[in-house]
This record gives sequence, structure tokens and C-alpha cells, in this order.
Amino acid sequence: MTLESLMKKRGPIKKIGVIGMGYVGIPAAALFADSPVFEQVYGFQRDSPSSGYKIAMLNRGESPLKGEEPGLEELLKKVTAAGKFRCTSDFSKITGLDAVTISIQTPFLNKDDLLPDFSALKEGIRQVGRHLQPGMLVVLESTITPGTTEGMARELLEQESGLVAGKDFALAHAPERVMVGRLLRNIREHDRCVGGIDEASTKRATELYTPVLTVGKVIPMTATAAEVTKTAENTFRDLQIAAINELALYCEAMGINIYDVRSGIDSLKGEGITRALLWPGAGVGGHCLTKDTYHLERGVQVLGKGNLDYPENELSLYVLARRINDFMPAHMFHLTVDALKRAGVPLNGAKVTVLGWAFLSNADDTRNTPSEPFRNACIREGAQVTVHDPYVAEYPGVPILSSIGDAVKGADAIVIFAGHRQYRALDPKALKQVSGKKHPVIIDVRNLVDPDAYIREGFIYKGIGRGDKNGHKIVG
Ligand code: SAJ
Repeated sequence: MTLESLMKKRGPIKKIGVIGMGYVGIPAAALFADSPVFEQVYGFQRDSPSSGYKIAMLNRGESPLKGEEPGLEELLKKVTAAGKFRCTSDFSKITGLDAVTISIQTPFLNKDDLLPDFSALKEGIRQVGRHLQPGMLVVLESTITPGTTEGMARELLEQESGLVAGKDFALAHAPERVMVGRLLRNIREHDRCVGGIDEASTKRATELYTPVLTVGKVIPMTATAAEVTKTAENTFRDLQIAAINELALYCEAMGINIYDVRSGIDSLKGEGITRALLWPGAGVGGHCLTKDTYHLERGVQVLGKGNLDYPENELSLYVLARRINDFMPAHMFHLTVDALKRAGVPLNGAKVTVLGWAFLSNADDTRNTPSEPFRNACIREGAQVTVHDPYVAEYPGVPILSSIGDAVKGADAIVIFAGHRQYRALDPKALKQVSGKKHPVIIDVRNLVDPDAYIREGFIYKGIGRGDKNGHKIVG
């Protein structure tokens, strides 16, 4: 019996399982459960010491995700009350399902050797394989190295189940495209790349995602093309950020204002001309842009098997972009040291205040935050560092203050790291008073503050890309 006839015999997808109750899995499960097309959704979560607590919370209709996620808690309450969504650690329930999606983190073990850490993903795939039945659909939503669906995932599922992909069960990759703070909206509104290992798998996966898309549409392709699309779209974003960060460094060196240049370049429009300029900053954080380049690099290394025609001994443009963005916290450190020197204050023993610990503006997500390498560098040089963030309550090993006044008290340098709206409204006069210094330093990552307003108050100002101001005359 062909896979298509097996799935036809099984009928339309009614029961779904989502493996991995995190930023990707929870909103996906809630939206599947909210669709009248589907009857039942199980969220699968290992009952581990670190994340087992999520099971009870979710079954009470509560979201374990930090930060504001518009509409998520209401939706969870609705689908649990309706009995359409249940969270469990009993993976044997997979047996009775029609489709299973896998959303498990895929960090990198060693980016220099391009070694991803697939240990959690493999365990999740094995769990599915152990309970897989003929005619079922398995979809990988995690961002993965190109070649993983057709390769490692297929092998593990076949090994554990004794079934054959493309013959006994359908297999596809449909990468997530969510951002914290707008998880539900992103799933509903972004187009969804759906890549099956064969046409029957793509068709079945399209049946799964179509009901949850309100604005977005399914874009069918092969599994490997979907893997490359996802890793490349984040790699390109990282590259665009690196390009504007490099220009910011150039503008500082040439004594001009990157924002004048940016709006100048941005003015060239029409006739399909886009310059897609992003914004300079203190570096790139988060769980995605910091690793997806390496997934792509590994993909071309493994799948490309030496077929890549590339300038000899030249570094990948994408890896160079990673290195430029990883350099930006160090650049923030150099700006801080230089400014303190102008104030006649050595870093050793100085008080440095970091405003903003989250990696994204107006959000509480701290994964791979660029603020951390900066803080570590200051502490290594003997500085005393305090941290403030209006959205982040706690962070392992780093006390986070909720009062700006407490954080800035006695500060020699105030370093704005995140573009939180609260920092736009800071009053230089009041800040200076609290710092109590004659020439406190202010470092601005995202052009949040008016340099002249601070300089007038006697601050020593430095801003990313603000070569026009970074050497200003000190007032008072
Ligand atoms: N950043 C800049 N300048 C910019 C934009 C961002 O310095 O102009 C920095 C941010 O401060 C942050 C980092 O880059 O530290 C990442 O920011 P982000 O806005 O890309 O946020 P992510 O990583 O949560 O979201 C990305 C998005 N990918 C793309 O837009 C191609 C999102 O759509 C993906 O769903 C997400 O990665 C993911 O999960 O892959």
C-alpha cells in the first residue's frame, strides 16, 4: 500500500502531538487545538527537574513563557477548558495520533568545528519513532542543519519504528518563524515553508498547517530547500546587521553620523531598489541569528561534499558577519574605556551601569544577550558593574536592579545596551545628579538619547556610529 493510500485510509488529520513545550511548541499547540478542523492536541514535555513544572501549568491553561505574549494565555485557557489541549509526559500517547510536530532547541556545541548539539532533538525524534504508526506524519519545526530531515531524522525514525519514511509514514520540515512578543501572530500571519521528503509528505503537512494560517500561506518545497530557506533567512538578517554595524564602525572612524548616512542611503527607493538597511547595535543576541549561520555552513560542508566553488582560503562571508556582530560588545567596551579615559577615570575600580539586559528592545528575552560579554569584560578589568532592565526580573549570576536610580547611583559610566522605550525618556540632569560625578560617561547603543542634551550637562558621550559626536568638547 502506498503512503498516500495509507493516509487516505487513515482519513483527515484529527489528532496532533507537539513535542517540546517552549516558545515555538506552546503557541503552535494552542493554535492547532483552537482550530475546529482538529479534534485533539497533546503537548509533550519531559517531566524533568528543569522543565517538568510546565505540564501542570499548561493543564491549568497558564503559559510558562516569560514576558508578554498577546492572546496566548486566553487561548490556552480556552483550549484546555474545551478539553482540546492537554500537556503530558506520557509519550506513548503518540500511538493514537495522526501527526506529530517536533520543536526542540538546536544549539551549537562548537561553532568552530561546526558541531551542532542535537542531543535533545535526537531524544525527541526517538520518542516519536518508538510510538510511530503507519500513515502518520512527522514534522520537524526546529531550525536544523540542511540535510537533517532526509538524513539523521529519517534514520532515527526508521530505526526506532521499523517503518520506512515515504512508504509507511510521511516526513517533512516546516521551520518556525516566530519572534518573542508576537508568537501567535507570527504563526498565523507569516507564510509557512513546508518541505516534505516527497510530494505525499508535503501534501499531508500542508493539510496540517493550512487551518492555522489566517494571512500567511503554505509555500511547498523539498525538505532540504526548507532547511536552507530557514537557516539562510536568519543568516541574511545577521549579514544585514553586520553590514550596518561595519558601516557604523567606519562612520565613527571618519567622524560622521551613521544615521545621516543611513537615511541618505535609505532615500534611494523605487524601481525595485531596496537597500534593506537595518540598525546598528551592540551585537546580536537571541537563540536564532547567533547559530543559524553555522547550521547553514555545516549544511554546505556536509551536503555540499566538496562541490562548493568558492574563492580559495577566503572566509565565508556569513561567518565573517557573525564575527563582526560578535565583536560589537567588545566595541562597546572600547568606547566605554576611551570615554572613561577622557574623564580621567581608570576602568579598574570604576562603577559601570548597564541599562538593558534583554537582547531585544521592550522584551524580556535574555538568550545570548550581548550585554553579558560586555559585563564580563568590565569585571575582568576590575570595574564594579550594576545592571538594570525593566523587563528582566532575574538572570543566573547577575543581579538585575529594577530601579534606575539605584543602578545609576555613583556611576562613572552609564551604558545603554537595549533599546527599551524607558531609556529614551531619561533626563540627563537627573541622571547626572544621581551619578554624582562631574563628568559621567554615557554610551548609547541605539541612538536613543540626544547627545547634545547630555554633553550640555557635562557628560562624556559616545554612541555607536556617532563619529560626529564621539570626540566632542567636554563642557564644564
Ligand atoms: N538587531 C540589530 N539590528 C537590527 C535588528 C536586530 O542589531 O536592525 C539585533 C537585535 O538587537 C537582537 C538580534 O539582532 O540582538 C536579533 O534580533 P531579531 O529581531 O532578528 O530577533 P530574533 O532573533 O528573535 O528573530 C529572528 C527573526 N528572523 C528574521 O527576521 C529573518 C524571526 O523572524 C525568526 O523567527 C527568529 O529569528 C527565529 O526564531 O529564527
